[in-house]
Amino acid sequence: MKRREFIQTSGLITAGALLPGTLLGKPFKAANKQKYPYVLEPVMDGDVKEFHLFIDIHQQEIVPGFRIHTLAFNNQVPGPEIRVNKGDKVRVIFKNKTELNHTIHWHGLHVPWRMDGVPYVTQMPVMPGQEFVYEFTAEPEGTHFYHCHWGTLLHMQAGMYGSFIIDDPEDPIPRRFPYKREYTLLYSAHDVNFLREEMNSMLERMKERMYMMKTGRFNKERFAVFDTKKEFEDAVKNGYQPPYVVNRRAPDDLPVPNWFTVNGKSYPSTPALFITEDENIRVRLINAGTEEHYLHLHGHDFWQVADDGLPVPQPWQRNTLRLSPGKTIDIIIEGKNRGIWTFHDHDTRRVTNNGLYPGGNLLALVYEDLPAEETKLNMMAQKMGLKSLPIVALDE
Ligand SMILES: [Cu+2]
Repeated sequence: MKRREFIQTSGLITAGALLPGTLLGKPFKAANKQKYPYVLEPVMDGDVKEFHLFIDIHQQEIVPGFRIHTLAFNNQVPGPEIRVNKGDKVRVIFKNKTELNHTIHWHGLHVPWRMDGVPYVTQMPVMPGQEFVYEFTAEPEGTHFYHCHWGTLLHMQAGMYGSFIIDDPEDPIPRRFPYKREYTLLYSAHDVNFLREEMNSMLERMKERMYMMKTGRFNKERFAVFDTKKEFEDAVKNGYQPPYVVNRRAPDDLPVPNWFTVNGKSYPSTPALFITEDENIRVRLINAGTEEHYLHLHGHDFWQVADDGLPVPQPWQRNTLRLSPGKTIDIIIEGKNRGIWTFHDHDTRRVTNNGLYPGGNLLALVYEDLPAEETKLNMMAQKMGLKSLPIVALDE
């Protein structure tokens, strides 16, 4: 985001009340575009589409006034969108700029097993400063994503995920529901205290590991790395205690998320879905987090058209869907009921920021052709000094 746009956006949000007139204004729309992952441009190498991804530590502002440290692909959460056609040859050159290990797993893609990104199963982790080249053919079609598969519980909620869309000329969805605009929404959930503690202790540990490797004193037991299952079992017989037995580093309890994001932002910074009357929009929903989300749209029944990337044989209508961790679902929203509507998790624990409602993954479906007179308020509100409906009100 350019500095000027940033100033405009943050000014609007911290004003406390975003008026529908503002919500429909040009600066808000321009800022809203920045809340969707940008599509990474490939470099052509013969018939191969080559992409460059790096991972580094990055500060993310989830809502105005609250920033966390993240692990971010190309300095953004979510990472950039990779978008190719079915059957394309793809090469991703992945550079690790952090002091931690990582890999990339291509969730939902049928890649050769050596490209699957599972450390110690299909490849060695990509260690600090290293590069790894992933090569595969893009299939099957639809909405997928990529994420780190090292220390997944930590690294994914720290920001290591991005959308991977495979277009198919045979896609039946635009034929049945012609659309011009589409949106990608990546959901995640974050225990920010866990994130902070784990990232700090991992950085310390990685420094130690690097030092011991450099000085030839790397200790397999200390770092829980064994060449064979037998070597591991023998170590246990000789008194070695695996990390899950001794509470060596990790906290006793599993993380309990207290922040819920869509495209790396919580309400009131969540992206809006723009629509006009009689328009269809396609929304690609990706759950890159650890929680189940029960997404409910007000005032409409949407069509569920794809499940895990694959078009469903018989699209059906509903107004609430369950988006489990790892799942992708595509929906078509038909512009049939002009207004401003919310689309949010109906597990209302997840429409909070640090326990306070409203927050989390609450977002708005906004009709661009909503007449200004429909946003006018009653006498009481006018006495309170409000000219029209407030869109942001952070009162409990
Ligand atoms: Cu990682």
